[in-house]
Amino acid sequence: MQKILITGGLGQVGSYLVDRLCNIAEVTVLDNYSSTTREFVPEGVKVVRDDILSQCAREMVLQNDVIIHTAAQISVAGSIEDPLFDARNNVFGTLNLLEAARSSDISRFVYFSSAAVYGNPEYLPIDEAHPQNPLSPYGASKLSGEKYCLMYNKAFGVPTVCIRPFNIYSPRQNPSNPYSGVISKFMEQVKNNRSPVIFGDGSQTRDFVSVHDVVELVLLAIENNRMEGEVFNAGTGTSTRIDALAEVIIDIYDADVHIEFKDQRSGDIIHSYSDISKARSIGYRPEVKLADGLKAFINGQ
Ligand code: UD2
Repeated sequence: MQKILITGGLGQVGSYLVDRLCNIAEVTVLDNYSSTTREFVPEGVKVVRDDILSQCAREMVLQNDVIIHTAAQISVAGSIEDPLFDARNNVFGTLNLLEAARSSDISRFVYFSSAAVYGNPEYLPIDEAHPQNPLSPYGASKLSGEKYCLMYNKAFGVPTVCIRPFNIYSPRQNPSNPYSGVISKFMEQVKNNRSPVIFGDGSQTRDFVSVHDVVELVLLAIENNRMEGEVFNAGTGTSTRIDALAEVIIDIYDADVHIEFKDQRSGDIIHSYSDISKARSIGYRPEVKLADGLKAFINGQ
């Protein structure tokens, strides 16, 4: 059985990867419990509580065949407040794992980057070749992690793959968390018979991708050698207006609430959606339609 290390395995994406992989691989989680979405893991999964910057993390890389690196400082606002903390985690943490990978014989190192690396879109849909001009320390640190991954592939042959997720949603995002996404917030508001609050006029768009589709792309990344040394968008290739999203959620709950409009967030990107042709070319097929994904969300899936 393949041995897979999932850093950040108690987080939003990591925990779904654990669930998907634990029956087909020997899964170990490395997590410092800084933003856990759950406290338990499926039977048979080993959890090590430590930091990606530790010596222990390097040893764990050596003990596994595949590394899926989702652990990160994930708050854009947090990165603006403390860019050094952000860089320590996202740049040096990634580098620490890569250094161990360099002297190991792992078969894959999957790195979770972010669509934040693109900054303000210059054209739509956004493909992987789109200029990368991050607008936050978080975007810069994620891009830096990517560059290290690609460099370690070219210079040292570490089999890295980089994934750039667009707006991932799942019920394992805590709505009270300031950096949790709009879907978690609207769900929580409407469920409690409160108005969903839109910042701006609601015409802004995003590419909402179910965590389950992102997980399937990671599975491809583990198996497909053509993905080595490459970067892939993880989205759906479709865009949804924020006001339409609010309406769908109100409909699903059959709630008697109206949308509330507040001032646009400063620096908010107006339109964003991915070109997923590159991922499609290696077999990625996002299957979760937003309405179905939102219903599954309500059922906690
Ligand atoms: C996403 C990522 C962020 C970073 C960024 C890079 C998530 C949760 N965040 O931020 O980490 O990668 O992309 O571009 O994936 N909105 C409302 N009401 C609310 C909350 C949000 O109207 O209560 C609007 C918000 O102004 C924005 C849109 O909904 O126009 C999406 O907001 P978000 O916070 O879910 O995600 P985003 O794209 O700003």
